[in-house]
Amino acid sequence: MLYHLLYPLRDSFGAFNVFKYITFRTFGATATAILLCLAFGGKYIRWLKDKQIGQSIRELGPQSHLSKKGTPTMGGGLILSSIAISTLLWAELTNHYVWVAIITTLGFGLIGWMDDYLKVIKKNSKGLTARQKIISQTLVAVIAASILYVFRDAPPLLKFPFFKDLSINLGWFFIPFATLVIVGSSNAVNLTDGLDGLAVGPTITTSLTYAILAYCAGNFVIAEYLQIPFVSGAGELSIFLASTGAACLGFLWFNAYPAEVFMGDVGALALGAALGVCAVITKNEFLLVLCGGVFVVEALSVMIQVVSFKMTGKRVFKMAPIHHHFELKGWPEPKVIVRFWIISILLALATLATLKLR
Ligand code: 57M
Repeated sequence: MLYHLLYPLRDSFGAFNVFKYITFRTFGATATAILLCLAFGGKYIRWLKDKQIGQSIRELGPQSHLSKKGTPTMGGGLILSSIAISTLLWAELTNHYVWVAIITTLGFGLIGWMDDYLKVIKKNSKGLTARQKIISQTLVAVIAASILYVFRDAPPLLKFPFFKDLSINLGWFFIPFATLVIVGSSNAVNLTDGLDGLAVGPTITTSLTYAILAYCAGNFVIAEYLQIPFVSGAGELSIFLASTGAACLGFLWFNAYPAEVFMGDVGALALGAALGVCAVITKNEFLLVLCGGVFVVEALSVMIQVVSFKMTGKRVFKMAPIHHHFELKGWPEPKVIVRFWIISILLALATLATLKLR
């Protein structure tokens, strides 16, 4: 919005010329999102407490979690509001990628909100059924993928990291493929969100890494130099992605161990979808497996556990997702969290290193 209001006045106020630059607006969005979360976090948590929006804890899990009973949840509302406000304030709003990213994120947030609402407010412990969840997630993702397919500037190519000349034209198959990436990413982040700050840490590293990837993909000169796919207009997504990373950083202030608030499905499902849709737009779907490796391992641990238990009656992990395995092995919760953060920082650096390995 600021771009549309202030950039046209650059002839009268020369300083407004800076609104042309994505880098300047990205820093503005980062500061806005983090300040919004820090400024309103405390009030929002008090409001959740007043409304008695507290988490119930499963008796079956690690016993240390029982003391978390009643921790306010649905903190994702704060994250999503900060992302939406800062993106709308700083991004170029004629850019359809920005709208697809915002609408997908808020759409998944709405699904998560309904689940949380049923579980926490209506005290219906099951919330949405797995079937209802997956159908609604698929629906939102198909809409997003179809918009991207219809309004594409170039053939829907699937690109592979490390192989600059290798690409597959997906044609209409782009829609199911993009849907799979978005829904898969959403659920993987949701599975990771089981310890204080565990999901939010890798979300920060992944979204900030993708902010850089989006900037590079949207800049013809840099994309040519790095031999990565040029996606006209994708640079504006760095504003959305930096807002996402910054909002999560602000939220981490309150979600850090011992957490004053949990993000709830409203946050976890939305953040995963945000990363997925940005990976699709910037044509970096495979790199998400590397950059979001923590999410991938968490999701794989559940799959392995379920398949193994069904086929052999034996568990591979003490409990899945894998963070519970380490907890039950006796690692204190903060140790599991910080070690997973360290891994996600290393994966982010490895992802950026791939830019020169093509
Ligand atoms: C969400 N949600 C947390 C909070 C958060 C198929 C199966 C593996 C599914 C999985 C599952 O339900 N995962 C999805 C995990 C829950 O947190 C809430 O949920 C939101 C995210 N959706 O924002 O609102 C609990 O996680 C803890 N937590 C924190 N700090 C945070 O910042 O400590 C969350 C955020 C909170 C709190 O304790 O209550 C969750 O874990 O429920 N199911 C599981 O993860 C279960 N695993 C399991 O059953 N494994 C089996 C099979 C099925 C693979 C096995 O290994 O044999 C475990 N979950 C829990 N206890 N809590 C079982 C034991």
